[in-house]
Amino acid sequence: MNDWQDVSNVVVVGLGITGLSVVKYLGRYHPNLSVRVIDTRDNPPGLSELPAGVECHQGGWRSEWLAAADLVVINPGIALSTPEIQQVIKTGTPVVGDIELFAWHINKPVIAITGSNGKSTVTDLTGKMAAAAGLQVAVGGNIGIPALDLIDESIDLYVLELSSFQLETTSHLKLKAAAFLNLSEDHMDRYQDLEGYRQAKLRIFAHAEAAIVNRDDPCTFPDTFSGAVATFSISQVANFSLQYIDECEYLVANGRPVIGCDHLKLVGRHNLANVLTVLALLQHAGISYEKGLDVLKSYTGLTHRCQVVEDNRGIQWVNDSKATNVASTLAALSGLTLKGTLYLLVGGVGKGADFSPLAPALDSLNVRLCCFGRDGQQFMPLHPAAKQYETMADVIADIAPQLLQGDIVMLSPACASFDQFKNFMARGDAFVDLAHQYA
Ligand code: UMA
Ligand code: ADP
Repeated sequence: MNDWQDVSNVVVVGLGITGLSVVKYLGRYHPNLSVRVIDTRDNPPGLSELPAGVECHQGGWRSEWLAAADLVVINPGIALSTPEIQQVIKTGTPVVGDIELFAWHINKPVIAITGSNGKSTVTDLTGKMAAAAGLQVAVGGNIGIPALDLIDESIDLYVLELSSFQLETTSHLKLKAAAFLNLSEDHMDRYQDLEGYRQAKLRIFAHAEAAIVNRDDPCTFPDTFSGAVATFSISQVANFSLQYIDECEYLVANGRPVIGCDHLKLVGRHNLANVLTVLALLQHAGISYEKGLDVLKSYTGLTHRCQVVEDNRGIQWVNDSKATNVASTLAALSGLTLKGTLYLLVGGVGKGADFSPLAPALDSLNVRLCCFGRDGQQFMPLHPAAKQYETMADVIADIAPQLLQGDIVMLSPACASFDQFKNFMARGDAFVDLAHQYA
């Protein structure tokens, strides 16, 4: 559905930055509609910025508003399986997300990225390299700025990070190129199983001209697809891959060396996979990556992802607060060069995950596991040198006097942050403050 003619009453469920962007978009482009907001939270984020005249019901549901709606737009944080939303779907009223409204509106090229890990890095770098090619680029989606807030006549290319939550409620998004980076257990409190999570992510390919998939992770391949498929891999032959030429490792695109890996500032093998994806996306969207190679060379990544934030007396403090699932913590561990002891801070909101895959990686390291937060105790059986704390500050106060040259203190918590922090950025900032204080 992309015909607004049949719509007069819209209910936006869930405020936050997404709900606010939807309300503002509707006010700007569809000013004749009646728009009301429901948020089950008391005093939801964004309430004070709601335009005058838009009614908001907070602290619970409002069934008569939902019954009167002819379009419901839901925040990605609300599952379609929520009984009140199921009730709406049963009556035949369309339930969509903000990305679907974006899809109905946009007629400019769009690139989109999904996957369990690396989305933000790939999205950000794709945007920066496309801008270096001379395009006016808007970057957003799950990475921070809601897609509808990006809409502007001057934009040549939109680059969107899309979560499985956003894809669940998106059906008509046309993409020049779409990437599915990898699949690992995450959000198991929202999906019945890994396959349910995968199917949500595969929706990214529904109207894509090119699918960029991970040769090292077969789960990323679409079950059926009629467009072009390009593979990337850091360990096997693929369209975008790594190759040794004269004993130097190169990023290679369709057999052609692009740049030597030693020219990159990004650390970790997983980031090579991310860069290969960026090259594939740009090429399949018809954008020259050659002009972006200087940007690529100087790119050091986003904050809160495996960043050394203090290096004093030979002790490194690494902020990897964005590691909110097991696979991202494993990626951080595999990229480490450790000379002393690793003090690994884990815990927070576990999202129903199985943390046992971390055990073999921890066994191979000289590690002290520092478990904190709501689900911290779930990490305790993973290693004999595990200790439980209430907060991150408690951990640091305890370990700081014991730190020696060669040690690494790393926050890579494999959990979401919402039990003790506003978001992963606030958690990372708190870690950085502690690092500055104790380093
Ligand atoms: N909520 C309620 N009742 C409501 C509405 C929301 O209880 O009526 C709760 C839900 O549990 C929900 C939480 O509030 O999970 C967060 O909602 P929010 O208002 O903070 O959401 P927004 O501010 O609109 O942020 C959303 C994305 N949040 C989620 O998907 C949970 C942001 O992704 C995204 O950047 C933003 O839209 C712009 O697109 C964050 C995220 O954690 C970073 N994403 C997950 C991830 O990356 O793993 C998917
Ligand atoms: P996302 O947006 O999908 O969460 P980010 O780029 O923000 O991805 O990175 C999140 C976490 O995952 C960081 O801890 C980062 O070090 C790790 N990571 C980044 N890329 C990958 C990858 N390709 N595979 C595994 N882990 C990754």
